[in-house]
Amino acid sequence: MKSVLTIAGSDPISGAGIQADLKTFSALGVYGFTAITAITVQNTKTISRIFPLPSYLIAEQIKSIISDSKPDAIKLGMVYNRSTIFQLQKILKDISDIPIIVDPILISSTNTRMLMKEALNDFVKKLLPISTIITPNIAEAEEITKMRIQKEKEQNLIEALKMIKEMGAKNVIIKSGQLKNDKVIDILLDNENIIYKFSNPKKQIPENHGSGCNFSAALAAFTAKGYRVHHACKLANKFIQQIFEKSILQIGKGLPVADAGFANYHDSMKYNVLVELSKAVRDFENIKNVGVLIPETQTNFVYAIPDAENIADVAGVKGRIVKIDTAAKASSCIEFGTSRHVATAVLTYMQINNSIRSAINLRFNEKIIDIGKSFLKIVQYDRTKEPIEIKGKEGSSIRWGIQSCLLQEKDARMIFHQGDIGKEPMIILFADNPEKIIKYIKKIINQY
Ligand code: PXL
Repeated sequence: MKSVLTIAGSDPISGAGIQADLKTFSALGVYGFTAITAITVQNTKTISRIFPLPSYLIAEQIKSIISDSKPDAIKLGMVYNRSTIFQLQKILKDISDIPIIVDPILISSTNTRMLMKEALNDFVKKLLPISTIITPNIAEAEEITKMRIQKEKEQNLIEALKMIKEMGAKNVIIKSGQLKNDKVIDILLDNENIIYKFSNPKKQIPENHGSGCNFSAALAAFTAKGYRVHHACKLANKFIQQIFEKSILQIGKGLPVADAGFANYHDSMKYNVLVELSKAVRDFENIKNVGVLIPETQTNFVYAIPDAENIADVAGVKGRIVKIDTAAKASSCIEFGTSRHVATAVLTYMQINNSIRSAINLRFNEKIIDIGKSFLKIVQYDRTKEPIEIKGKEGSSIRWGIQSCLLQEKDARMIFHQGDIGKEPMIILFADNPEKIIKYIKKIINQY
């Protein structure tokens, strides 16, 4: 496994700094080492204290790690003061075969200085020459170059890139420029003096806490994996786009946090859900005579990720499972967000008991109910008794029905109704996972 050493500050709200770096590393499958430069006291609104660690202690952490293991890349975040800068330069200049990604943390997203003003000169003089890639945003590039940068002017951005490169950084990427076509771009000047632009479909990057750290951590991770600089930048840009799409979290009362760990968890859970549900659907198709369980409106078989919040978090069979004589066949592939009714049923159940994540709808038939009763808790609801104010809203009857059944019997596993005008009677079978659903189905078919 490739590894990255991050030398950075601690952020107790875990949106930036060491904590964000570790989440990004683990999301991208690299091992993370840490050397802490400062303890910050902060939340999503303010930073109330910065306590820089003595530089000898920072040096000892780094030496201890590199005497034992060799990271494939090093990421440098918050350094805060001059003595830390001197120490870091002394140690890092001797390990020139490891790429160093420098994130110039000058001012926090909540507007506190993270590098003392008097240390800026030394930061530039000592750390830029040993950096493989430096990743300023516009404000940081302005402070480093002392020039005013108009983010929509490409020539202006290129001028700044060149100036920073002349200060010693081998590759420079400035984040979040905004060119004529209105898209946000990251712009790279690499060590061969080639310019690359990486666009972001967003017109505006949402204000947040952590995306800068996540970007440089992702860049370090992809560099550790051996990607060339422009390719690593492209992948890091894409990674941040995914975070913007999936996990900008309002964790506190201030700025939302750009959280890398969340994306990772959801994606891996989605993979597990697809694998387990696909297998169960195949098993279902292979059960002899299973067609007798398929209603006129056909069947869906669903499985939700843990903590599912909406239909997009629930996988089902696209186009449903259809009856063909006595058999049943999935008409298309397994997809997230494809089922509405059965997915709504399972989401409703999960609000009361989140360990029940899978469900299937079956044809209503007294015989099936009788068999079910022999080994499952069964409850029914009467759709004709549904309050007028609920009726008619998409999915609301199912929600109301499932909720009222679970109030009667919290461990109900088979819930059914006997229809209403224009509504086919239906059974829904629930279980922790699709494998268990298959066990129930086999039991029903064996006794049918
Ligand atoms: O986002 C920059 C940053 C980096 N490192 C630490 C931070 C912050 C911002 O708050 O706290 C430790």
